[in-house]
Amino acid sequence: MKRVFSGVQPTGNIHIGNYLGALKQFVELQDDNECFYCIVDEHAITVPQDPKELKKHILDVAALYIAIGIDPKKSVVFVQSQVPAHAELGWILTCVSNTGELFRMTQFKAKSHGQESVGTGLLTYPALMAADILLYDTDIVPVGNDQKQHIELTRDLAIRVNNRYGKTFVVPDGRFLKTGARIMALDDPTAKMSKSAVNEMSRISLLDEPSKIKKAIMRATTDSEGSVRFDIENKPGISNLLSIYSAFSGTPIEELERQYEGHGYGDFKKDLVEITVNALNPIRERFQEIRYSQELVDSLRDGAERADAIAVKTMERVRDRLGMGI
Ligand code: AQP
Repeated sequence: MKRVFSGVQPTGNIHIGNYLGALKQFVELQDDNECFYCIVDEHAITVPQDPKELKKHILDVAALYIAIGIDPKKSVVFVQSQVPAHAELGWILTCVSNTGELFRMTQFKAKSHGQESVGTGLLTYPALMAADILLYDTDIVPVGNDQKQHIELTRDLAIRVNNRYGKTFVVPDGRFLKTGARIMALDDPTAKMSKSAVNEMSRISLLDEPSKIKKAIMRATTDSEGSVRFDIENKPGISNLLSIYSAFSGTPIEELERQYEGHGYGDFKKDLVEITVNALNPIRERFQEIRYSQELVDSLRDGAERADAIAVKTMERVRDRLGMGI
């Protein structure tokens, strides 16, 4: 069995970009692998968070994990700050990394762009992400395309430690999907769909009501050509909608292009609304059943204990290799 690790930041409502790029893979992988799915609250605080909102979002993400089909008895579902080894290994890997490679990260550049000053954690975040992954001797990391650079850094840090101190870490691989790995904003198909974008119509959250889904899709930016064709360069809006349609329905994009030949964007968008609403309805219903249940809190406590048992062992090995402690 291979080890799988991934996480989601509790920074807002999970959207279909998070789902189609990463979370859908979490469910697919859990039957044949040993999976660790984390809610990374230590990453969330790299930008200021309202404490009440953060707590709410942690439980929202946990409930959504279960609502999409993650079984907390099969997979280990837990909150990052409940396992102290994440912060400890994060510090060690911060010391192993160079400032140059951290300043090069495109996510740091994007999030710090135009700001007079940003928190140091925003810069050192990739070292903490590497720690999350390496703590569990992870083989596979299912993530969206935007995380490619961070996975590369994780691999570099693991190899660096192994070369300097002897075999310490498993070197993991990212797992990226062909369709859905980068879902773009509905109002601006040149920017990625994001939880923290100001415009609500830029995204579809997994908990959105059908009326909001319909509004966001019908208003989505397209072009004036009127033909349903995949062409990222010249038709980024309709290409993005084709990716969403294909990822939800399982129908290949070429087949969708044939199906909608001679139809306008209106017909295509109406069908996409139906496909999306039908996919999200059961998730929203299941979420309501479990969000305020004791079962949810118990699952997270159990998950943290199971994760901690492994993380503590990894830390003993790491401290020993690096000559730390007595
Ligand atoms: N637009 C996207 N398309 C495909 N995959 C995506 N992911 C994020 N956005 C897209 C993947 O979702 C997983 C969880 O992401 P995250 O919560 O760690 O944060 P993020 O990448 O920073 O996502 P957001 O939604 O843009 O959050 P904010 O606005 O808070 O920064 C990851 O696997 C990611 O690749």
